[in-house]
Amino acid sequence: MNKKRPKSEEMFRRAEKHLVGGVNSPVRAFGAVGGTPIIGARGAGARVWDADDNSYLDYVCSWGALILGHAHPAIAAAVADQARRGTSFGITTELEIELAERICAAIPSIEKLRFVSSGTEATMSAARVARGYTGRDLLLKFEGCYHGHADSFLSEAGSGLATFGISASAGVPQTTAALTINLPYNDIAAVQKAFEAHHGKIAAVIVEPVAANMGVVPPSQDFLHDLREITLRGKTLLIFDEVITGFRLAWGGAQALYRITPDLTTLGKIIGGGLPVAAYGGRREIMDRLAPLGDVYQAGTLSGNPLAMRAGIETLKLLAAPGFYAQLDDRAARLAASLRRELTASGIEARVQAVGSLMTLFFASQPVTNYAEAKKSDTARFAKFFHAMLERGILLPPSQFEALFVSAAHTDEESDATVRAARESLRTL
Ligand code: KE4
Repeated sequence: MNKKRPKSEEMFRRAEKHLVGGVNSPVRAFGAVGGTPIIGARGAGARVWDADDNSYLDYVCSWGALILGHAHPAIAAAVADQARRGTSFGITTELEIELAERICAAIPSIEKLRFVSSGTEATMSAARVARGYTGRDLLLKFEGCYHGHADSFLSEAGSGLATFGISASAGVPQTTAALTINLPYNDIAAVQKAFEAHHGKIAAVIVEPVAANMGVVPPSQDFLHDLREITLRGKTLLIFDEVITGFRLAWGGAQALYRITPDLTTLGKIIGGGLPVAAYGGRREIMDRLAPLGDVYQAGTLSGNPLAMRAGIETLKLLAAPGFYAQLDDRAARLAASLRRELTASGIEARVQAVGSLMTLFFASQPVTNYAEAKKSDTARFAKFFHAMLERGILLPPSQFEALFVSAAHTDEESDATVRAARESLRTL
């Protein structure tokens, strides 16, 4: 209880001198929950230690990359071994061939792919090849879905109607934002209307098949199926952004779980085992539009980086073990059920929304089915809960609009400890 963090506080002051906001990604600044961010020092399994050697059960897990937990011995050994063989060549290595073969074998809709170094690069490039392939300019995304920070995706519609995005970030020209249509997630009628209004002009629809960047919001019953139907009819490419769900919700990702075949898929996080790897891929006829074969350009100095490829290969080898996902999902379901019991017992208006090993504890009284509803959550209460859990050694993602990630390293005992901390924390609200 009441973990003191003098070193984190001192290091964060140092960080603020040369790193904007003291961070290299905004969410790490704890802006949404307040207080001084913790500075990480090391991790092992389901645990992470801060600069003051306080340990926490980690449900950030590098925002989903660490499905096997921190410092998995097989991954650490593979990266160390590869480092001694060379960290980057600038020419193709067998490692990127092997990881591509493994991914394409797991996800049949991906006949060819291109590795890049971040999810942002993957979605930005997928949008470009979709525009090149279709000859169209418009993109359609859903409010509250996050696809990285490329200009095309940093826009949000006005509320409700299918409108042209108003840039949510300074620095994005209105002319760029205007090429992205934003609609409420799960609102297939709005999609139908947008396709009628922009007939023949929409290059691609990009969607998180399970939304996890407004908190976890599952697709409604026929949303993905109907999205597939509408995009097929409209000759628009359907891009499944599986940067989070890929190799998390199933060996074949959300597209296997929901049995929908997208035209393009983006991957990231898990396929790098904690190192910078992402990828985009799909049907040969689309991907072959990319240079050096085609006229859509995309490149990257560290794309297919050998260290990252080794980490990805070792990760996928371990995920392919029989029963891996069944066990992970059972453990996550057990945790979600226990948290729901504690919420009921506490009488506090909150709910756990979960799909597989992804979950969010929303401080909301009603089911959250889209971003407008997510934004009604009691974020002040979430902030209090976050800190009460942190003091009890549980690190949750520092935002109501993010997902908790359960890894294979989270044992039932650690889930029980999490539930005990939640019971005590709810009492403080
Ligand atoms: P990166 O460029 O951050 O590697 O990936 C962008 C991205 C693309 N698509 C989806 C579905 C994503 O969730 C992300 C990134 N996820 C966030 C966490 N929700 C990254 C964490 C951060 O911004 O620090």
